[in-house]
Amino acid sequence: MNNLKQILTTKIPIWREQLQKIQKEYSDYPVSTITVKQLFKGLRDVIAVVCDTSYVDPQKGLFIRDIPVLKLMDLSAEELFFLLCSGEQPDAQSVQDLQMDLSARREVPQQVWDLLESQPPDTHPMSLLSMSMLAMQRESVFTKAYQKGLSREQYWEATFEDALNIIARLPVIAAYIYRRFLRDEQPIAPLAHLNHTDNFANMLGFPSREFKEFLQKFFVVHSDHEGANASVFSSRVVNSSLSDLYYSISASMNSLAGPLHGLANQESLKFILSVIQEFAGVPSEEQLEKLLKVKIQNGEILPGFGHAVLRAEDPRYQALFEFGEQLCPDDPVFQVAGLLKKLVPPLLIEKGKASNPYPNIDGITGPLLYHFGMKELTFYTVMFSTAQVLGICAQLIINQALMLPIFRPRSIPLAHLKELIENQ
Ligand code: NMX
Ligand code: MLT
Repeated sequence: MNNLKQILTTKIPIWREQLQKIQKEYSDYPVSTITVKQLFKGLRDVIAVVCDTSYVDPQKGLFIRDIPVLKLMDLSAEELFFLLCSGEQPDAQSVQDLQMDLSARREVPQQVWDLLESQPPDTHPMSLLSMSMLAMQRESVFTKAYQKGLSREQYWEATFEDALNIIARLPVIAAYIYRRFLRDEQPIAPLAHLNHTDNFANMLGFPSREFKEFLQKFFVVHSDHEGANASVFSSRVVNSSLSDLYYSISASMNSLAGPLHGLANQESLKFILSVIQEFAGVPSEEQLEKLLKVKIQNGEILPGFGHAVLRAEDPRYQALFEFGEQLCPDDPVFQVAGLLKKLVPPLLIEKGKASNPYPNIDGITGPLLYHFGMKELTFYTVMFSTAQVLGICAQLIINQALMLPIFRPRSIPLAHLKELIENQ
């Protein structure tokens, strides 16, 4: 048993007891109300789930286990997953154990390669990634154990096994998709002595020290962002019916693939490249402002700006923007990103619609990936998903440990809503 599992085994009974106590003492205590506006606005600000792995403060941004993300920027993926799951920072031995455990689980079943090879070459990489999850579902430790008869107290342990298998294999699959489908190159096998993100960098074919440093930070910023963003919430709903992690994480990918969510990194860079093409280089502030005004006037979405929770500039954006200032200040793509960061917020404020006019994380990852030579934009959301799976797995292990029930809120016909309002 690795040390993370041992710690969870000790902590889970305490978490269960805390939950039972709160439920017993405060079961009728209201934590959120919902207005008609919120009902039609994606349940914005309604507290819908409890999530201990991370919290997003609208002004200060992401906290992972109560620690501001900017203080965690140097954590490895192994350290991060340990922290997300347990709330504790691991010692060196625990990190090594986890790295070795993941290394031993990297072998991807043949049916995944067969399925991928049978897809048309223009299939979106996010579809390929999601299909790969479903192709592995038949191997779910949770589902096999459940079919044999598993007590509720043991759900988390089987979920933990699925989580480690998925976390270990996902970079191998993602790198295969990248090299085979987008570069028409031979896949690169994982190496047992490398850590999670260094291995991923190698398998992608980007072994430089700078890229490895970037990827490690990329994993930190994308690892977790509360329990109710669209993709994570999707996975929680699917998992609540005891569909295993393969089904649940496929669901998260299907949600992340939308342009208002994770696909915004692809769309944001597409926009930057179109600007460079239109002006045959980096435009002047006046030129770009004029273009932006037209777009905003036309009601077009500016990808890489805005957020459903944040009301200030995302610290994750700031961290990677500063990284870019050191890495590639003269890169035209990075320069346009910098111009957008300066010009868009006042224009969105002037328009008066967006609740958050500031750049979000998806407005900066694309320019950096592009600078490193990853020019295949459709792959960017796969990068996001491969990092985000750390937080999703941690959340779903905890949810199963807490033995949470199936999601089943209510819906209401419009006429009933009208009646409800009129009778108040
Ligand atoms: N460009 C243009 N208009 C915008 C933008 C933007 N970037 N952001 C918000 N608005 C508009 C929005 O479309 C809405 O218009 P309408 O009233 O006509 O429907 C209005 O402003 C109010 O929306 P908000 O309350 O500010 O945003 P909401 O919470 O509904 O949605 C996002 C949040 C992130 C979906 C939204 O800001 C957006 O579409 N941004 C661009 C896409 C993007 O970058 N997504 C990535 C988010 C981060 N991620 O990693 O997932
Ligand atoms: C995320 O990292 O998932 C995004 O910022 C979206 C969100 O939190 O709503």
